[in-house]
Amino acid sequence: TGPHDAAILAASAKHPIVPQVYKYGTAGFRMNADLLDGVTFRVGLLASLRSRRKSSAAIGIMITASHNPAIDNGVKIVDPFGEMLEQEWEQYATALVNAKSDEELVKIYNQLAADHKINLNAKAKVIYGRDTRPSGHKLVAALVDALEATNTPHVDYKILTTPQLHYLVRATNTEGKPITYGKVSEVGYYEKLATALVRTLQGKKIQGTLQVDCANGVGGPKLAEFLKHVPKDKVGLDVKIVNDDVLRPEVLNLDCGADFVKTKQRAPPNPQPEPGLRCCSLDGDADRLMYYWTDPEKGFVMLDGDRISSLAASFITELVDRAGLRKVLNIGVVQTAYANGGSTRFITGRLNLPVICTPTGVKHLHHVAQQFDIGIYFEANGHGTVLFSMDAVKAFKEYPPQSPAQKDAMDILAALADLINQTVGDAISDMLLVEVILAHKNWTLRDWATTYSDLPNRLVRVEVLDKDMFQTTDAERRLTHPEGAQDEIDNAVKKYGAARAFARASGTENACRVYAEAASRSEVQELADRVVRIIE
Ligand code: 16G
Ligand code: ZN
Repeated sequence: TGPHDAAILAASAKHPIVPQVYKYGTAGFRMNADLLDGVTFRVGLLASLRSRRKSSAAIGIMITASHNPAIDNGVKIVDPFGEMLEQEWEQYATALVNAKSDEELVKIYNQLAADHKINLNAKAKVIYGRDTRPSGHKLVAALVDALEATNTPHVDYKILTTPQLHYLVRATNTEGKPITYGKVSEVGYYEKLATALVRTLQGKKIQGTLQVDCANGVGGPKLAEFLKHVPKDKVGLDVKIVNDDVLRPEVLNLDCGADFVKTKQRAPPNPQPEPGLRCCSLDGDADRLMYYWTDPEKGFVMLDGDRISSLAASFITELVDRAGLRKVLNIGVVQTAYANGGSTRFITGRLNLPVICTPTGVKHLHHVAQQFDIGIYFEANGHGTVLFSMDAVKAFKEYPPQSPAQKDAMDILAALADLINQTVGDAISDMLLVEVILAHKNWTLRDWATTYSDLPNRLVRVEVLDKDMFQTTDAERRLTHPEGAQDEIDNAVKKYGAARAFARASGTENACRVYAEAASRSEVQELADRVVRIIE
């Protein structure tokens, strides 16, 4: 027994769980919002335990279902440094949420406290935010009941982008420390980005108009708010916000947003694409970013996460070279199996940087990127960021420059470390990064797109009876089960030039995904079809 038993029992009775098997997945718990009341309550219990386990540091909870339809919602936990919940703890979330009764729930809660030597009377803190989904309200109420029952002080940041919540967690936990992350407020986030934007540009101006499709989600109002903090006369940044209707929940992510653009490989139909206009799309919680334009000759051209990654990698390497720090700092790029082979070849061959491949899911990429002084990671779907180690930031500020050019490069690098959200991929911050690089290089999207060519590729979603049958190794690039399947895939791949293919179980849907790449469109089509037939 423990100090919160009675309170948890009473509160839990108000937030029953709908019986089924739940799993804390790549993006926490995500499903139809009607199933989430009890789930969110139980996640609240875990967050309080996590805070007490982490010496009373603030833990974050984000309520969002990102690019999913409006009827879905989700809940995930953010660790003290603004990163995703430590993997080992995912199973505890799963255990609490699957508890069969309120009594069993209390038992597991107390058991976790005992196993991890958590003092349930210690101080704790949880902060949380939600996207614009109407169901968010009710889920926050469930969360608050859990925090009250466990005597956990909490702060409601109301509507936020996912990366803003990550920022606030890190800012909260570094407040008053020798190295702070920023002011502990939403305005603090805007001020930090706006100041860094001016510094990175060093007097250059962002040219032309940028049209930003906000998926009718939280990114719309937040980007508008951010722009109020930007000295337009100094930096340019003429932004036209579209698809920012957050009053009609049913239009969230509907025929717009970064996921639409990436999966449909076309521009959102509304507003009608304007030839030549520089465009980008955010997703429903503003942590993914896609750039594109409609070319009068070639039609739709997309610049996805791989492109952002290679652009950032090339710019940052140039700066590090100019700053004379290449020998001092190690730079690396992290991708997943979905990264286009063209980008991997460009990064390793032309930029001479190491590329590491990890399984899908930001937590995997983030973790590996931390091994470098400058770790650049992006998923092809547009989620990613650049991580700078303490040594790197120190070098930018303290390494004695030998020339004014060297000093400029170091100043830009130092400013980039502030412009780029170090906690998680952030569409608004990444968008500013891209705009800054294009301004420095005086590039259009077409210039950017011609740095290398993508291999023709196809991504297919395959309905299967039991997706868990499909087990992978080698960063999801090879199947270990079902037996023999990988050999068949290998045989199919051998028939084509410069080809590659893999199949993996989705972490967010009950389906398998097949990805294929080959030298030509017709070949990749054939190869993908063959692999789909193997999987079916
Ligand atoms: C989640 C992941 C995303 C990943 C996607 C893959 C986070 C924050 N999000 O949305 O990174 O690309 O799942 O989905 O980690 P899949 O497993 O269904 O292909
Ligand atoms: Zn998202």
